[in-house]
Amino acid sequence: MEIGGQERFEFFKSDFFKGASIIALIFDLARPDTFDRLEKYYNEIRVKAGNIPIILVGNKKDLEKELGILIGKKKILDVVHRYSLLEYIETSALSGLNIKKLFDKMALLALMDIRSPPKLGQIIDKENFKFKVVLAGPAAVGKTTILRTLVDKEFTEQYKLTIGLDTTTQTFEILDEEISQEVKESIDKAWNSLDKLIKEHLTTQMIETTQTETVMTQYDNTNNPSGSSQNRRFKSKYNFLGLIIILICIIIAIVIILNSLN
Ligand SMILES: Nc1nc2c(ncn2[C@@H]2O[C@H](COP(=O)(O)OP(=O)(O)OP(=O)(O)O)[C@@H](O)[C@H]2O)c(=O)[nH]1
Ligand SMILES: [Mg+2]
Repeated sequence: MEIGGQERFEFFKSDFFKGASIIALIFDLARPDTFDRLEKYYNEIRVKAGNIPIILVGNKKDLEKELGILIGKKKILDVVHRYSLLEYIETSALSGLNIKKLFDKMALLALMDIRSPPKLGQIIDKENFKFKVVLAGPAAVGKTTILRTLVDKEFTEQYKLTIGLDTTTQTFEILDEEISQEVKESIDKAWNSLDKLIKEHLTTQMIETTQTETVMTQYDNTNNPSGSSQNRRFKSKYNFLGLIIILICIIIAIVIILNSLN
């Protein structure tokens, strides 16, 4: 998911970070003002999404060829340390540089951050996981274009600002050897806690059902002691009524037959 960076659409953003596993905070390497505005975005993320892992992305690397380096590496790495960001990566949606790598990294980092119990819907089965990833940052840094380059494998030069958000789903394969033993253990732990949670939920449901049945039985026996005999009386009353109806039908049939014989 990526969210529009236009600050005039601020009111849209309240729930965008809900359930997110990782955030890519993006700035434009060719526009230092977008880098200077990162603090505002960082603070907003911390308020709305707590201690969520963040990866810093400097996009439009291709423009450095003609414009030169406008934001020094030291300045960027200072921000990475100051905000305890997980990583810094430079991309170009135009050339495709590091786009796939960025999402592979995010998938792996999200997997490394899996908790016990996991977030709702995060674990599909022991080998398939679903993570919500958010691309955030100032306007026109390339959030939509990065997503389009990843999904459609094509670059769009035309700028169309995102109002609110844009979402897409992509599948990434992480090789077994890329996952450390430690991460495998935390996946197992998360899976087991989920298993336990499901079992607990089922047991609670079963107990609730049994209790409901018990209450009903008790209600019959205690609150209405004559209830069962009353039921029986009702039943025999209905049987008796049925018998009378059948008898009436037989009598009518005999009368009709006798009439037709005459
Ligand atoms: N040269 C170059 N241009 C890029 C790159 N990525 C995006 N652009 C251009 O930058 C402009 C803005 O890109 P968008 O992807 O629409 O920006 P955004 O971050 O989604 O902007 P908002 O939706 O307003 O928040 C477009 O004209 C893109 O073509 C890049 O890597 N290199
Ligand atoms: Mg956009």
